[in-house]
Amino acid sequence: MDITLTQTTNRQWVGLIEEYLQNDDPIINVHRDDKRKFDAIFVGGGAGGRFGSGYLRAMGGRQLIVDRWPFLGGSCPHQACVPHHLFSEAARELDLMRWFSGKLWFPDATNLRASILQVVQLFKSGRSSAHAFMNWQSKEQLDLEYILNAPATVIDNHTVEVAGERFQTDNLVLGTGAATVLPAIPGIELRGVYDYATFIENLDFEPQRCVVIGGSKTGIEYGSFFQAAGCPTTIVARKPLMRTSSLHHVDEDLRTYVIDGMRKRGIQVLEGCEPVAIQDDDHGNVKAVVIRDMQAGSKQTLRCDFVFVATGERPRSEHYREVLGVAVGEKGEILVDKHMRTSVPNVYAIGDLIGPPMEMFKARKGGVTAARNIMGEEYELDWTDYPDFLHSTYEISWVGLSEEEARQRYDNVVIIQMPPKGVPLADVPLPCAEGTMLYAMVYPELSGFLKAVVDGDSRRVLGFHHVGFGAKDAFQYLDHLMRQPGGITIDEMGNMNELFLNPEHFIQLCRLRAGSLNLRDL
Ligand code: FAD
Ligand code: COM
Repeated sequence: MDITLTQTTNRQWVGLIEEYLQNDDPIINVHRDDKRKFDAIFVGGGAGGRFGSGYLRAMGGRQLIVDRWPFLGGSCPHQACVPHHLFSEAARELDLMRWFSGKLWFPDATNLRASILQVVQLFKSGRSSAHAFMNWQSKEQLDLEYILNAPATVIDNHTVEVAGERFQTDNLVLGTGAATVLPAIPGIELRGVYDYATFIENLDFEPQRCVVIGGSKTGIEYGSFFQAAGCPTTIVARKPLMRTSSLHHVDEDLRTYVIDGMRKRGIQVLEGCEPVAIQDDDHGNVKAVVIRDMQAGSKQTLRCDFVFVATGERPRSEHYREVLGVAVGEKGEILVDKHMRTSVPNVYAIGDLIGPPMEMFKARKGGVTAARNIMGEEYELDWTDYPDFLHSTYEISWVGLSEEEARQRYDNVVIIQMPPKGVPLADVPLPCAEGTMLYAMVYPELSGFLKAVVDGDSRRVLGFHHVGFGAKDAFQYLDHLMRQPGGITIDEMGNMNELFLNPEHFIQLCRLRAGSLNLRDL
């Protein structure tokens, strides 16, 4: 179908996307009357491809996006970030109901069971409206050209074939993302084993007992949701949770608060263990996972009907290695410089395809970086440091150095912490604000945790760490402030205007110490 000359509304897009998810016909939006060559073809219209295209177009260039799905936006709105946030919100609500069971206006939740299948179906029934908006905005507002519902085949560094037609371009931007590599263990093919994508697409029963394999962000987030829904969950991880190589700057006190909190809610966390087999119930369904303690060597059988694999994703780079000969790293990630240039002239790569961190900011800014360089600007992206977050039943955010990292690098580290060091969590209903007020009144130990790490000599804040709700957005701006020349000092923090009760409390706590010439812990 060629939609180039039609104006399709958001509502019409919803119908079209649902129809085209069931067929292989391409959706074409190409300005045939424009005789200019493409400055870039973006292979993959996920976060990276869409933002790169938007920027290139805004700079006056001509682009084309090709995506195998009938919508733009990629895995984020289809199977990844958006459902993750829905599940995490459900987890938070359910957790609250459990703690407050029979108290105040809360009904008795002793036998509370939320249907995981129903929440997945809820997401699937709603996701097309987000997809529709991406298509609509990209065409009607950003003036982007695209071909959807058609896989791209790269012929060479200037040619892409799609839906039987070849398109020429000055540059290629590869952004086809990453996919789970399932661990090679017996039974991995059984019914009842899912990763984040197949969980959305294929779940067709109500899980009763879950084993999560892998301690990634996704493992913690989805495991917390399953447990909160009433499906007893075990997380099996080789490394301690939140100590995986893909997470940096995790503060040990924050980690302890989060993982202890997960255990308190009934999740069984088995660290230092690996799965060795998934057992069959003789009908092709999962019956149990056999795990091995990596130190002791002992084995344990965990009964379950549902296995969620959260061991992380690998870049989808095979096609480009074969056809273009792009250089890749150990895990298949396409190697790029700070301009997002690969080893092959005129070929750029972005997003999850270039490896970790597999986060939206890097995908989108990578696309923009490629676009700017293609359009003649010298522009570099440094993605080595960034604010980060994940969910348990809490929202957990951090930026900058952990306390341990700071102590390795600075002589005079000062800690501002709530509850303060050495004070039992249950004695202090702080921090508290949005989302934790009820906890503060009834279960003070559940109302969250925060820490600011300060260099006592320069007075610069080196790190911020927070567990609670409602503070995540602040970390985007704290990151920016910390990157200013000279960073941000405790004095400047104390001079800000808080919107009290503020979930992160950082401003007022800094202010309480800012008068001291010699800073001390708080
Ligand atoms: P993708 O969005 O995966 O896009 C790749 C596109 O390429 C897809 O649209 C695909 O259809 C297309 N494609 C593939 N092959 C072809 C082909 N041959 N021809 C044409 N098109 C093709 N990040 C965050 O910042 N915040 C979060 O909360 C968050 N939550 C997450 C939760 C989960 C469960 C997971 C797995 C990831 C999460 N992420 C999150 C990471 C985030 O989703 C990714 O970093 C981001 O989507 C990567 O964007 P991308 O453009 O590189 O790839
Ligand atoms: C967001 C998708 S869910 S995109 O980054 O706006 O394309």
